Amino acid sequence: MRTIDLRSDTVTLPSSEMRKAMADAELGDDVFGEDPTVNRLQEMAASLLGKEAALLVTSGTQGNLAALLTHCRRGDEVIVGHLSHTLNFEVGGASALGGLIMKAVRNDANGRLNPGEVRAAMRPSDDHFARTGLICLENTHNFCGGTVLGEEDLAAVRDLADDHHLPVHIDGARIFNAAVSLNIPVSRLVAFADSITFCLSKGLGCPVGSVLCGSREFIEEARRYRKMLGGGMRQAGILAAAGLYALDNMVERLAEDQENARIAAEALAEIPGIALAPPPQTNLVYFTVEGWDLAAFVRRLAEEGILCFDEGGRIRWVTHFGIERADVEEAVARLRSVMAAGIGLHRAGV
Ligand code: TLP
Repeated sequence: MRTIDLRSDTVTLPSSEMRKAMADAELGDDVFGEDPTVNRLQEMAASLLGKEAALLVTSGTQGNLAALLTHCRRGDEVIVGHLSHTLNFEVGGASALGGLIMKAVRNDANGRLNPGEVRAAMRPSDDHFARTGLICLENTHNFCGGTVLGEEDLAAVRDLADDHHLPVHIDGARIFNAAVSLNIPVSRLVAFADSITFCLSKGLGCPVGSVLCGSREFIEEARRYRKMLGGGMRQAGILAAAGLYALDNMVERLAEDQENARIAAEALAEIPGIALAPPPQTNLVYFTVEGWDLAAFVRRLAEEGILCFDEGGRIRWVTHFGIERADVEEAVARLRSVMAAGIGLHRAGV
């Protein structure tokens, strides 16, 4: 039985063409700024995203943390969505290592922040208060369902930030999914932010790596924080070559993942007891399963060769490179038979 791994787009393996590009990469010591392949990736990422400069980092977590440390001083407050990855899934690094205070503002169902609530979260200048140092957004928004922030959503926060002279950072782990979904150049979405992290190691299919983009001055400073965080990587051109290959060859195909997510969602929605939570906008499909203990349900699916996670009272299926339409249809068929056979066996609380 073929295992269908829908846990995350982080499980993607590099294609043979990507591996070849990695094997052939011209290398140097990137801590000395001498790896030509890293330099090429950084230039390409910066120009694609419409920023002055870029920095290859080990992970999305490291990119976001380096960004927060660069924008803020110890003791500053960072305004961040209450369901954001940075707040909830990045080990509290900004507070533990940076002395930053994470100030949560409600994400709406689409992952947006309400400008009025962001405004209310900002601190007036007063000796009693921490300084507000940064506003963070997430696009696509993972926990809200892979939802897309469009230009209007981003512009509203940008205007507010400008009024209060605050920088904006986007956790754009899946920003290319947002751009493909909206069918606009990624640079248009990034134009509203001072800095952005995007991941090479998710839907773009690279084995390792993320890229932080911003102004030249910002990236120079972030480079110091990357070193402090242990992210100076020497002959990192091996990884950058995968990134260059991905930016050339793996962006447009994200539309296939999004189409497969839509196909999965439509089929799942027809199964009694399943409700989409919410309908997918990109490559993440979240759904609830009525009457089941979700941990038991995930275990039963794993026995049937379907790997996925339960997250926040929902199941998440992620489509990605290596998952074809037939896999998605097969996954739905196996789920359907688990539900049909298991009625009453694994009910919640039984
Ligand atoms: N997300 C992973 C898990 O950590 C949940 C996943 O499987 O979705 N921002 C966002 C929006 C993310 O979804 C992730 C990873 C990150 C940042 C962190 O990236 P990495 O894993 O490279 O540190």
